[in-house]
Amino acid sequence: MFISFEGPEGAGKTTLIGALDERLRALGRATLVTREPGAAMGGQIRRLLLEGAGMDPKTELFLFLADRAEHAAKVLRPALAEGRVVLCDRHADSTVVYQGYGRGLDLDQLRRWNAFATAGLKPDLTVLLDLPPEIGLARLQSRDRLDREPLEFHRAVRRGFLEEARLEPDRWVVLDATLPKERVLECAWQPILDRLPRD
Ligand code: T5A
Repeated sequence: MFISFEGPEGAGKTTLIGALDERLRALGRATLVTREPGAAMGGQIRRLLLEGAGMDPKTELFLFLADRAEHAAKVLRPALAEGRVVLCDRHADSTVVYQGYGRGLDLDQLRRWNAFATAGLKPDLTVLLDLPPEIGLARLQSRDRLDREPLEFHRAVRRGFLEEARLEPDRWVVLDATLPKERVLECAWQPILDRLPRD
């Protein structure tokens, strides 16, 4: 089962994934915790994207897609073939939202590029941690290149995620990420249990 976690900066994805991973392993499930960008190519593409200087939106897009293509082929597909529950911190929806709603690139073209990069792999479930960008950004200890975008960019990102969730309600679960961590965990757990394949 392939579960992705999406949301604006500082939404609590890493925190939630860690807690869900513990619960799943306690049930005896084999898991894989991974993320985009960065789980492929020794993290070199992640460094270019997040630590580098500004770049053309198309350069940024193709770096995210290159990272995703490698991740899907070398990490995600093998883990899914072994029957693992894959918990992925950001995936293709981040490209549609950040590079589409945020940077203004064409949404349909982004969806096609995503399908090309992943060879059609899509999450079974996507958990959206929704919160106002002001709250998420205030939680961060340090800011990378994308975190430093203007507030209007982050507001467009939040609207984008909510719109994408509205378009595909069977795949997305939207959670209020302003709730305390324990409450967010409880809200995420049931939809995952409901969809978990039987052993
Ligand atoms: N991007 C990514 C694109 O533009 N296109 C793409 O295709 C892809 C894949 C990645 C950046 O790249 C962009 C999106 C991003 O800008 P990243 O470093 O991976 O950057 O950053 P994020 O994924 O945004 O992760 P963050 O580290 O910013 O946030 P998380 O993981 O959502 O949050 P987390 O768990 O680290 O929590 C942050 C802080 O909040 C606290 C935690 O303890 C921590 O201190 N916290 C809470 N506090 C109060 N209440 C709660 N419920 C809390 N949950 C966590």
